[in-house]
Amino acid sequence: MAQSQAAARQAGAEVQVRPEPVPAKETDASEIPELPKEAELSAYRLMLLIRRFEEKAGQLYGMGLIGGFCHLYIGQEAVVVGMQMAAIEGDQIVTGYRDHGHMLATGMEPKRVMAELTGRRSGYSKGKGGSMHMFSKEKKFYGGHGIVGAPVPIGTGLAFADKYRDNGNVSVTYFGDGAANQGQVYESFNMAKLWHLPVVYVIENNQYGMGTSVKRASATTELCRRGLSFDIPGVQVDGMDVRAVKAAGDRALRHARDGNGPMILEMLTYRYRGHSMSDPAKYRAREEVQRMRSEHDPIEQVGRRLQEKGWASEEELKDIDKEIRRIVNEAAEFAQQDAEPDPSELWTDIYAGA
Ligand SMILES: Cc1ncc(C[n+]2csc(CCOP(=O)(O)OP(=O)(O)O)c2C)c(N)n1
Ligand SMILES: [Mg+2]
Repeated sequence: MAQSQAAARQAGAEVQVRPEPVPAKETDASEIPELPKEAELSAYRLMLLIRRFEEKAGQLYGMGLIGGFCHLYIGQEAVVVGMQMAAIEGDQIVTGYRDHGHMLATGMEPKRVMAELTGRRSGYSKGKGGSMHMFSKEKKFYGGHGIVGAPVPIGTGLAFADKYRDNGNVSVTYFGDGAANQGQVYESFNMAKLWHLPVVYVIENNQYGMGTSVKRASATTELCRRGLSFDIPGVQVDGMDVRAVKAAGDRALRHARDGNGPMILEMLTYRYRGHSMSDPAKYRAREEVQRMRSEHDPIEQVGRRLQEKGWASEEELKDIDKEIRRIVNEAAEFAQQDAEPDPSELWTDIYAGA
């Protein structure tokens, strides 16, 4: 990670990058606006739901109940929760394969997401999609994509549809630091700027791709600057602080909604687990993971603030956790009891060429 990024994370700062090629400038951490009590509490609940859901998914995977790939979002919860707090009804979401958190944040049902993971008929894709391939038109969640970089042209297309329909909505398009080096990303950036499409590109920079770090794989590591050639403004955000994410999300969504075209938010975040369930994670030190968990955990940050402000006692936070564990256990129970798809389903929802 570049020096200035490391410093920005430490300061909890947001770094504003304008289209002109100037070095990123750090702002004061005290500029991050506080959230009111209800917003802090709901952020806490939703991040905890994602965390407990993912822990359970990891367990079920270990028990052999989930087949195929499974990429956990643990550590990155503040990104999607903060963005979702900034979004309004009708804004669409599209992301890659690390997608369970995004689904839960849009309000998709935990038990139907879990049932899809276990390949059961009540899953969002009738048990035929699995972890990386779920959709909900109702919740404006457009996947779930296994191909690195694929969400970018899709999200840009969603924004084109919004512009065409003049409906005031924005497409929130997520992709990773690894994906940021893909060609399709820049073709999309060009079209988005050319046509002033209402899209916010959220780069979840968790510092690693599948088996290597951003530093080793990217010629430039300040990913918020990747739109410079297209005059797309970019901002670097402390993606471990849900308040900073929400504030940056508010500004970027307004920018896009007001007809100013695309914007890039680079979220500095971190995944605690391996890339997928089968990753020995030899590319990083255990101490690094430990340090991020103990010093920057997005959920603990909110929990601490809630207690310091007298908005929730330790007891009350434990009760929230109990309630969430109950929801997740019920989802896991459902996902094990539900029937598998009927064999006749083999021939439905598939593309049949001529
Ligand atoms: C086009 C394509 N190339 C390679 C892969 C294999 N692959 C899956 S995830 C991944 C790394 C992507 O890293 P990043 O974008 O940082 O996302 P993260 O896993 O960190 O969330 C790779 C290379 C793929 N799925 N698709
Ligand atoms: Mg990554």
